[in-house]
Amino acid sequence: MSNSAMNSSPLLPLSLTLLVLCSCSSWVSSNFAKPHENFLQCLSHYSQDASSISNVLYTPFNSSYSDVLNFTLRNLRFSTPHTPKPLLIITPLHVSHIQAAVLCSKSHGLQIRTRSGGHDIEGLSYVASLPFIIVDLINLNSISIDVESKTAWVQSGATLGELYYRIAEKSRSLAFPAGICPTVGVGGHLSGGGYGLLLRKYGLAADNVIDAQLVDANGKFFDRKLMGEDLFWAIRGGGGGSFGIVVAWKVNLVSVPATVTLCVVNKTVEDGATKLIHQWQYVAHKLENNLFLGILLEGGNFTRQGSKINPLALFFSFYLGKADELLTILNTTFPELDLSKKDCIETSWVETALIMGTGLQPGSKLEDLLSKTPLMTVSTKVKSDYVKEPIPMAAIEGIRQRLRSGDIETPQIIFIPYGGKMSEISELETPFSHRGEYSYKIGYTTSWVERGIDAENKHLNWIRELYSYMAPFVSKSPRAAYLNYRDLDIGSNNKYGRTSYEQAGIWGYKYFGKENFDRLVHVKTKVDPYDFFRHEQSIPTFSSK
Ligand SMILES: Cc1cc2nc3c(=O)[nH]c(=O)nc-3n(C[C@H](O)[C@H](O)[C@H](O)COP(=O)(O)OP(=O)(O)OC[C@H]3O[C@@H](n4cnc5c(N)ncnc54)[C@H](O)[C@@H]3O)c2cc1C
Ligand SMILES: *[C@@H]1O[C@H](CO)[C@@H](O)[C@H](O)[C@H]1NC(C)=O
Ligand SMILES: *[C@@H]1O[C@H](CO)[C@@H](O)[C@H](O)[C@H]1NC(C)=O
Ligand SMILES: *[C@@H]1O[C@H](CO)[C@@H](O)[C@H](O)[C@H]1NC(C)=O
Ligand SMILES: *[C@@H]1O[C@H](CO)[C@@H](O)[C@H](O)[C@H]1NC(C)=O
Ligand SMILES: CC(=O)N[C@H]1CO[C@H](CO)[C@@H](O)[C@@H]1O
Repeated sequence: MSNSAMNSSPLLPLSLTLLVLCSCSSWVSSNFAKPHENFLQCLSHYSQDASSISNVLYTPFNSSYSDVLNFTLRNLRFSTPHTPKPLLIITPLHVSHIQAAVLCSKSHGLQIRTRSGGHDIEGLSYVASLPFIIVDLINLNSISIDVESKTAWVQSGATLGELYYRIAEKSRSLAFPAGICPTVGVGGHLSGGGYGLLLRKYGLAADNVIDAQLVDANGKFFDRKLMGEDLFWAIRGGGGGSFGIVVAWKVNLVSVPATVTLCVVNKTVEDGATKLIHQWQYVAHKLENNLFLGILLEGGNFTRQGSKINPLALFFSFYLGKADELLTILNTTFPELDLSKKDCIETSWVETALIMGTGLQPGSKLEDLLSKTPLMTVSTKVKSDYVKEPIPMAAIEGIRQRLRSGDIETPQIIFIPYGGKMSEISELETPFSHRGEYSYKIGYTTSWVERGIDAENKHLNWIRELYSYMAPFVSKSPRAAYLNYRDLDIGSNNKYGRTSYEQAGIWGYKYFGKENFDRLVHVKTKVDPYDFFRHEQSIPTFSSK
């Protein structure tokens, strides 16, 4: 398809829309204590090269501290004058720096927060209520692609965009099935599952991990063979920050055709959007694996080209093949959608990553995938649900009414179809248990630029009310949730990161199911019995209190 088609394409609204999902932030202020000299000496002592470690240590007294702290801080809610700040940020250059950080934090009674891409929705990679340091993996971002064996080693500090770019540099017929937003970090994303447009064909990012390197709570360095299959199982979906610091991942790359198709069609209520959404529920999870058809609903105060959108449903489709084939399939399976060729572009897989992630701005180029710079500064709250049985028309109408709430900025609801490969993988294969029993996932997001507690409360109240409204229509006992859409409302450890097994089960079952949660607790008890790696939703040990 031609460039002119791209320029006038209906994809532009989609790009702009998804940018909101990819927006980031920067603002912090400081008031701290000085980290003990002994601690800094300890770091030099355990580091292989005492001279180089001082170049990657940032205390509040270093002028670049704020910039380093802010650089991958992605939720303004956790960047206020009252937000606790780290005593130290270390940006390791090699494994010994990580080992030193673990050993010295342990001996000095400090907590560690590990940060890769900084997109944790609840800020758990850069905020803690006890004295803490940040191990920021931003410098550990090397990627090596092996086209022959269709595998790659990627360090945790790389972003998804960097990974996609490096794959495309070597081959246009290989890809990796991970998330849509290119600034998301590999470290947190693979730790919690990780989905994108390829999930119906190839499953989650975590499903495609075949080896990993990790530093544990004793500062020991392991690969898959040395860590054993229990721990290797736990780190592929059991969530970051519980078992150690994953330095790098070996992943399988997947095959994609040279030409893929991306289509977007927007529908308003007048176009019969409510009925189409209802029908979609019977169709999307049964489509062939090569085809992904999702929905993005938007409303609130969102305006586009000066006119208010109230609310709008964007049906976006990704197909591993040519547009004509896609249209033929949807023409028989979902003719009511009335998708036509003008709604579609044929392009390469990596271009779709660029379009979905960074927008099809004039002059946008593949190198934009390498950018870590946020385009927007926002506060965000996200929640998730999983659906087994289609929700009734009345519920879709209820969602529509809530999306109309005039003074809520950029509320968005995304429907992600399951089925395909997701149903072929056992619930016990990885800690991520949401597989064949669900036909789709719902993600609820609201992002706002207005600062202050009133704005925050208004947006939190909105999303919480919507979540409680949805309760009768979605999965129950447990009400399943997606770990990477981290939500502390569904339960958390206490502020010391401690909890009982029973308490943690409340949210643990939602993320992992009971059987997987129990296994995670078992692994945790074995590999980190003193619960060194802990946070508000870390996996507890059997004896944690
Ligand atoms: C704008 C935006 C878009 C998103 N889009 C998608 C999407 O398309 N698909 C999807 O599945 N999810 C998506 N997410 C969710 C995203 O996958 C998670 O937030 C993910 O955990 C982020 O990883 P990170 O490395 O950027 O985050 P971080 O904040 O760095 O880390 C997240 C968690 O993992 C821990 N952690 C980080 N690195 C390591 C490590 N190396 N070893 C051990 N623990 C570690 C952290 O301590 C923290 O608890 C999106 C989130 C945002 C904010
Ligand atoms: C974070 O960066 C912003 C500017 O981008 C700055 O105003 C703020 O002071 C920084 N944070 C800290 C801790 O100084
Ligand atoms: C931060 O300051 C300390 C003490 O002055 C210094 O040793 C260290 O090198 C500084 N860090 C960086 C990254 O410049
Ligand atoms: C869809 O099906 C209708 C009726 O069978 C046919 O007229 C139309 O040409 C088809 N469109 C596409 C794009 O295949
Ligand atoms: C919503 O939009 C109206 C104008 O359409 C504006 O006056 C109001 O300030 C906006 N509210 C928010 C929260 O942005
Ligand atoms: C708000 C918006 O993006 N509306 C667009 C929906 O799609 C039609 C064409 O399919 C455009 O004309 C609208 O501008």
